[in-house]
Amino acid sequence: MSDERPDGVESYEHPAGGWDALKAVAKTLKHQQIVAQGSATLLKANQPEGFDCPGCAWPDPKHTSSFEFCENGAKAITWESTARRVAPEFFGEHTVSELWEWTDHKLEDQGRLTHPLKYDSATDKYEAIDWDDAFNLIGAELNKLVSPDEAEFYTSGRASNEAAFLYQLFVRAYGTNNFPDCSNMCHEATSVGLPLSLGVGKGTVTLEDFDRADAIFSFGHNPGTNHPRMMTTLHEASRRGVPIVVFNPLKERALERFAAPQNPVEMVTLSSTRIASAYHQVRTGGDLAALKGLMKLIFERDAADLAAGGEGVLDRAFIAEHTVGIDGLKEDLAKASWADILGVSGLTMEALNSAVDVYLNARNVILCYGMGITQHANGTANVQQLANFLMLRGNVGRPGAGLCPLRGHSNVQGDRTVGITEIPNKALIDGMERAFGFRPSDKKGHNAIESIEAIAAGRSKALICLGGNLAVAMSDPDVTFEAMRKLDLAVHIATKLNRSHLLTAKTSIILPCLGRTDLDTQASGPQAVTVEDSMSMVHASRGFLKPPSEFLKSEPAIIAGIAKATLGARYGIDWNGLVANYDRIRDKIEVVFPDFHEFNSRVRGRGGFRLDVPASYRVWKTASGKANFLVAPGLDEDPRLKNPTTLVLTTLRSHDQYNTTVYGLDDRYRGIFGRRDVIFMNSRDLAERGLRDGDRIDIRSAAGDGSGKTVIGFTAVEYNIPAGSVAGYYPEMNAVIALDHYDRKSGTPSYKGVPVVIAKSGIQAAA
Ligand SMILES: Nc1nc2c(c(=O)[nH]1)N[C@H]1C(S)=C(S)[C@@H](COP(=O)(O)OP(=O)(O)OC[C@H]3O[C@@H](n4cnc5c(=O)[nH]c(N)nc54)[C@H](O)[C@@H]3O)O[C@H]1N2
Ligand SMILES: Nc1nc2c(c(=O)[nH]1)N[C@H]1C(S)=C(S)[C@@H](COP(=O)(O)OP(=O)(O)OC[C@H]3O[C@@H](n4cnc5c(=O)[nH]c(N)nc54)[C@H](O)[C@@H]3O)O[C@H]1N2
Ligand SMILES: [Mo]
Repeated sequence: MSDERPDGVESYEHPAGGWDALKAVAKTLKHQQIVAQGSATLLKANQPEGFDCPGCAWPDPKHTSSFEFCENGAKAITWESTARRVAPEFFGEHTVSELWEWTDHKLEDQGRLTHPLKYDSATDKYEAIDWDDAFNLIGAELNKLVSPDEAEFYTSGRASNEAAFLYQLFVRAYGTNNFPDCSNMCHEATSVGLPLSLGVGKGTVTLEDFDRADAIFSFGHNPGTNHPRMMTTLHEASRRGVPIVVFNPLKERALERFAAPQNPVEMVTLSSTRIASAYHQVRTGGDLAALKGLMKLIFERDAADLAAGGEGVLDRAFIAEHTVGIDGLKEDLAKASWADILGVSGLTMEALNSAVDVYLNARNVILCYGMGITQHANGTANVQQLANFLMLRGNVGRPGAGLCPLRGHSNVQGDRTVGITEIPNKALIDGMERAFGFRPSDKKGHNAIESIEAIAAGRSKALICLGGNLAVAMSDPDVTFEAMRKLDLAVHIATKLNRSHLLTAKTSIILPCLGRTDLDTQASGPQAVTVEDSMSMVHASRGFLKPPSEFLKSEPAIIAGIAKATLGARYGIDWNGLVANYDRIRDKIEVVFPDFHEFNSRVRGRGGFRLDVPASYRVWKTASGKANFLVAPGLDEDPRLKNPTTLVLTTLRSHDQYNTTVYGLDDRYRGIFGRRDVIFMNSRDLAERGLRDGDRIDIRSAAGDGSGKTVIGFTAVEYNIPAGSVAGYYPEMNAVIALDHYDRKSGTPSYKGVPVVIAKSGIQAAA
């Protein structure tokens, strides 16, 4: 690498966290013009009487009441509680066509939406509309459809349990199960894969388990950016001497070294703590091979130990009493050759052996994973192999051990729990009948990809979005954007303006809502909502800021407004009563889902309560009644990736974004400043293509229907990433991801395993 780096590219030598994190927060507060109010707001995040931080789903420590500093939580909160506003005058000044040319960052950066808006195609502008007119228009449009299955109801994972429950009630009373939601693009591989392995689609550990773990394995997640409060836990574990073994193609700084902003010694002495004890740069999409290698070694060690007169290294008692299928796994592993395992994973035998040493030396192992595992064409298989790996040593269902999927949005797990699912089971249907006296349809509805396919094909004509930015989050903007423009009705319940709102339908409506930090007052007084974190803890969240505009409604109130206008008195549901006091919504949640028994009283207790996770005490709600070792044939995510000219692209979040919300153009820990138009590449891959650090390149998709999709004029950045793997930012790179490139088991788009061809810009890349 030459000393002269491309513009905005430097090497970042500091540990993650530390003073740079504090500086970044100060800058954000200033930009959002809330210096005075901002710090008070931050202090109320994740406190017993405060609001749940919308930043991530990592749980709150029960035993501390001190403010946990979190740079990206602070960004999420200040982004929402900004003093900036987009009032109707703003829309009077800008046509939709003009706004379309703005960046995603600039659109959201205008501030909070203040009024309900309706698009006027004659002027190409959004104009203010009365709430009741908006509701009546939506109701009339929905009632015009030939079948309720012609409408799609998207949910993004910030919605509270109360909002999500009311939404699914409305949609089921209306008559469809078309529930595309953000978890379809996120942890669906977990929700589909783990129930077959362990009988539950959620993580099995609690925060306390981390205090008792003897080793932590981390696959494909970047907590320094996406779950910063997890760094407190990893920092503590490392200082206790717990080995942390990381599998990630990129050397993420926070997984290498972290200076805890709450640790005065580290802050004053500019010292830091190492996080990973070993860092294995697996190739993108190489996790299945790596996991099979690890398990194959464990079986080899077991055989050797038995031959030497030992007891073996497997937990035989656990396997005999609690599992089925180990022989099938063993056979499958025997078929995998070492040459293939090492070739596909990109790891050495030594690396795999050292990871197995750590695993076998530890009594209790926790395994954490994120999108690097799930967002692949074989995401479900990946997740199931992680479960296999733990089960070999009984590392599930006892203290200090288990699986820890890092969830995305702060309530994405809760939304699923309270009924946002396109595949309702009998318990849900029975529960709804018990609570509301009608029996909803059990017909399978659409997930996120299916909803876009249905809209593109003209089979679905209406889309209602409870938050999010579906069009930008979804793969394949060529197909997705065009599909959205064909809709008869598009409704967005949102806090801020985004690109999805600009894909106007015949009737387009934006309904501005309160956010997590805002005070929510209904007929009975101020309300709290509830959320479920990624460790199944349910707790209350109370906003306290004066709402950004007097015209805003809460999400439950908006859903009730749409429901009344659409359904009238159907099934005698008391929409007004439910919204007047959210306790009544919770009473109904409890009737539908008995696991929420005494919901209102339990959630008022300090810290809330934990939902039942039977696998965490070794009760297996699977068809076999046991935990299942499941086999995933082969090693390769996708045979197309074998083509020697293709590179495997993974798409990442920068440190300065929240999904499609781009706070700023820096990605500090990766040394990128002021730009996002970069592709991280290995020096060998550059050389093989006659490219150098800083060259302008075009990226062309090489997958199925996606062939030919291109992103042009990006800059190649020489980076420490395995040869054959390249990385770029989400959502920019969604343009090269074909809609039909997804995990066939879970429907999760393969955002992290995209075959691409890269060549110097302007030169047509050869396939
Ligand atoms: N500040 C902030 N917080 C967030 C979000 C945000 O955008 N910003 N998003 C929220 C949401 S919805 C989610 S789902 C989570 C996402 O949290 P993460 O799962 O951490 O999300 P990604 O940025 O997609 O990072 C994936 C990590 O996987 C690695 N990786 C990529 N491909 C592979 C692979 O093939 N194998 C392996 N082993 N690793 C791979 C990448 O290098 C990266 O470190 O965070 C949530 N929290
Ligand atoms: N290439 C690629 N694509 C990806 C991913 C990837 O890693 N790579 N990750 C995928 C993942 S994991 C996810 S979860 C999806 C994210 O998909 P979404 O959940 O659809 O997207 P977000 O960017 O989180 O949504 C941001 C918008 O939510 C609205 N909003 C914010 N707060 C609130 C609120 O309190 N209420 C309401 N009603 N609206 C609110 C704002 O208007 C904001 O513009 O993207 C997926 N897409
Ligand atoms: Mo997510």
